[in-house]
Amino acid sequence: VVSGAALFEPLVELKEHLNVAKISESGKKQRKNWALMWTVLTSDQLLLYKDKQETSQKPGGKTDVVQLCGAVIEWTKEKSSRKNVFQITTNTGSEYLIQTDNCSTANKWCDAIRKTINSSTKD
Ligand code: I3S
Repeated sequence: VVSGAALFEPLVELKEHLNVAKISESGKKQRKNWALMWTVLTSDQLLLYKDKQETSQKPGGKTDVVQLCGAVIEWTKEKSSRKNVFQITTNTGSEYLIQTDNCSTANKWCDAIRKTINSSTKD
């Protein structure tokens, strides 16, 4: 028997602490401010939480939701002096930089997000 609540749980592909800086909101440039976020990749969204505890279902727990349908992802060396930085641009013109010092972790996330963008965009 599958409980009703379970049916609405998003499918989580990956979750980890990553450095995130939102640099634009709806096309408007924002001051870069890196923060360590608990980052959760679902089948069509990237959920950014200030801390791990906020993954619980309590209302208002989500800090930011990045819609991946129609988004663009690319590695960038120009937007930060940090290593392993990739950028996600949403179809509403918000831009996020995501970074981690571990190269294979960064590759794993970039590949997984790219796959999610491709699959959620063709639906
Ligand atoms: O692109 P920027 O402006 O060089 O990014 C740096 C700033 O966000 C800086 O904060 P202040 O604007 O308060 O100085 C951060 O501390 C730096 O980490 C940013 O550069 P990196 O290269 O780390 O993304």
